[in-house]
Amino acid sequence: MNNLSLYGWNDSLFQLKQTSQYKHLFHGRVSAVNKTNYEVITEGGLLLCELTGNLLYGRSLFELPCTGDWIIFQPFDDNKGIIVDVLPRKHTLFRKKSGTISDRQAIASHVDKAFIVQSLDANFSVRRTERFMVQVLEENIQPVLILTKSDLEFSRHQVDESLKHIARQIPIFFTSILSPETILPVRKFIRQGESIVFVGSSGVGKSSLINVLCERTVLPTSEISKSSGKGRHTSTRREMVLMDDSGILIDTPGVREFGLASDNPEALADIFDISDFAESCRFENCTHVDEPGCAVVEAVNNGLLKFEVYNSYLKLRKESWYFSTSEHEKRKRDKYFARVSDEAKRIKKR
Ligand SMILES: Nc1nc2c(ncn2[C@@H]2O[C@H](COP(=O)(O)OP(=O)(O)O)[C@@H](O)[C@H]2O)c(=O)[nH]1
Ligand SMILES: [Mg+2]
Ligand SMILES: [Zn+2]
Repeated sequence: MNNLSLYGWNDSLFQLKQTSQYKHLFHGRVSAVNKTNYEVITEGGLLLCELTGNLLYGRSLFELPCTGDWIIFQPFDDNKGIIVDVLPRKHTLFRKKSGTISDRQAIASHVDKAFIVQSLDANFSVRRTERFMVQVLEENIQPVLILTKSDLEFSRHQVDESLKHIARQIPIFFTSILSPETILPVRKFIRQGESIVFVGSSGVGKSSLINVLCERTVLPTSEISKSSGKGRHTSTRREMVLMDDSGILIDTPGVREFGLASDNPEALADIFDISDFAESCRFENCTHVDEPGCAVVEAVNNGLLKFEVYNSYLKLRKESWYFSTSEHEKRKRDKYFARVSDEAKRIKKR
């Protein structure tokens, strides 16, 4: 028997369930997504579930259940079920589906914090942190930077220096699975009932960190390959685990790079900490590229704003603009086609 409140079930989710036509059926939380079915944690235990045809064919791909989703199901047999509805999502981490212009892919839903995990070797990249941050903040999820393998050699000064411009919006932890005192602050930072998604490249130590946080081996980790010194791929699917009297941890398979699925290019100035400069620009709608009296460009010229940071800001803003415009175009187009087909039906009826 599972107590679903340990998995984050609460009053506001209960209220959401009441809006479903299936509110009289059971609910559960998706703990892993497999190729042809879903693992769902329910009061009665773990079920393997499939989708009804209505859900499968009536929705966009990104609306299909992802790890963390709360769903309503109809049980059958001993340990199987059919998912009949997905509760409205909140705080969902998306990425741009690779190979598309503006298709979203849901990675995890109903998450409170996103641990952006990087190891303090060649994997450490401020640019990648910024990219994850933009995506995470898009859905009001709290970003947290976890720098792992702090037992390796690295320059703390250089790392701190390179993160200065985002340090105001993101808590940063240095961890090593070899020293418990570096894990304790992270453990304390996780509140009971809170859902946390771990993102980052394969081999940076996500699963190892989850294991030490849980104080037992709940996930497999990769052995360091003797020839390359690198960890091998292990996680092939997302997994949800519980920390005793604490949070719900969601591991994801390694995601190295992340196409932005961001609809809010305007929010970027805050993330990059350049809003203070932007306030003194001559034009209110300044794009901070080539306008006269642009205080952001001036800050770059004066060395108050690092060129790499400015450059990264422009790049992500462009990507976000591109994604959101294409998405709006797509919606407009869908509406247009719906209208055309309604019109066609009317003509046929006459
Ligand atoms: N030196 C060191 N190695 C670590 C640390 N955390 C994880 N590793 C190693 O990094 C490799 C990859 O770890 P894993 O947890 O599987 O990474 P994941 O792919 O992000 O889940 C494994 O060989 C771990 O033993 C750490 O804090 N210090
Ligand atoms: Mg892993
Ligand atoms: Zn400007």
